[in-house]
Amino acid sequence: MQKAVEKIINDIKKLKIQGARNVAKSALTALALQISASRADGLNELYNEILGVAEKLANSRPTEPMMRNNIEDITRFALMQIKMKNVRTVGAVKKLLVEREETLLKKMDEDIAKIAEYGAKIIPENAVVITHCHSSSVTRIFKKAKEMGKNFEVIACETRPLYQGRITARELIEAKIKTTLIVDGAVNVFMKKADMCIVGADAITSRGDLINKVGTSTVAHIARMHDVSFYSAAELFKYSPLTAYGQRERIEQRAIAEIWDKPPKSLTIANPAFDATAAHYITGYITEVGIISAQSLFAIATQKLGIKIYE
Ligand code: RUB
Repeated sequence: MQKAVEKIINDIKKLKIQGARNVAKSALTALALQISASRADGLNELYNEILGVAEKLANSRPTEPMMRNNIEDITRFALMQIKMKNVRTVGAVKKLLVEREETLLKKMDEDIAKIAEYGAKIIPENAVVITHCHSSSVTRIFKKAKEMGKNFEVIACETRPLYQGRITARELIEAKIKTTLIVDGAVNVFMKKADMCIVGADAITSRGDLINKVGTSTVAHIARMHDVSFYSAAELFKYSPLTAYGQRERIEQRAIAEIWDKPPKSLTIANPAFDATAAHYITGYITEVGIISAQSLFAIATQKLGIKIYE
């Protein structure tokens, strides 16, 4: 494996690259790097090399369907080219695959711009908006709303144990958006004066449930208690097709040292990275095709991903 590819995999594991979109983008970049540098002298060898790297990337963070869907697109595309014998040389297939990677990255940029637009429009004037963790989709929405001249403020939960809320807070104040950082436990106090919540998404299941940074479901429950609307900003590529077959989205369990580096020996520490928010807590998903209900996401996402159900 290429050194640069190994580095990307390690950076994803260590969260130096974080957030579903950034992870998916980096995984595509890694695949393209490996493909460009491949010394395979036959098409089967090239395909196996791609599959090997694809598997390592997909396992670098288990709860990331957006990465998996993108990787799968490339591997399926590779198989199609090779098996249909459209192109016969390794060089020609490599070129097509790198072009495919560029197309997917470009599409991601186009989709996020649409999400930003749809999301920004629903932020009411003078709103107080709560967010959790760091989602590049959510910060894009806030920046777009600012650009539209809207007056609003953001309450960002700090997001223990790795404090991604600080990344959000820094990014927003740099964009001159009024922001208050709070400890996760203070979310109920601030929900009382909130108008809406917008969080990101790592995975969306066939039932429309949202898997996002641990603590998201707490925010959603508290939002419901106060009758505050709760949105998730997500590209349709965050839908997890595995859940259509009854498989549960695997929740990544992270190192206990993230919580306490030298804990007492007999203490059990659990550190799930994500949690699930049931569909009925979600007012809507802000996607590239507009704001859609959690219940209709399955139909729309499967259409977009071109998923066929086989018997
Ligand atoms: C990040 C997180 C984000 C989603 C969406 O968790 O839960 O809300 O990934 O982000 P972590 P984006 O820091 O563990 O990766 O909108 O950028 O895809």
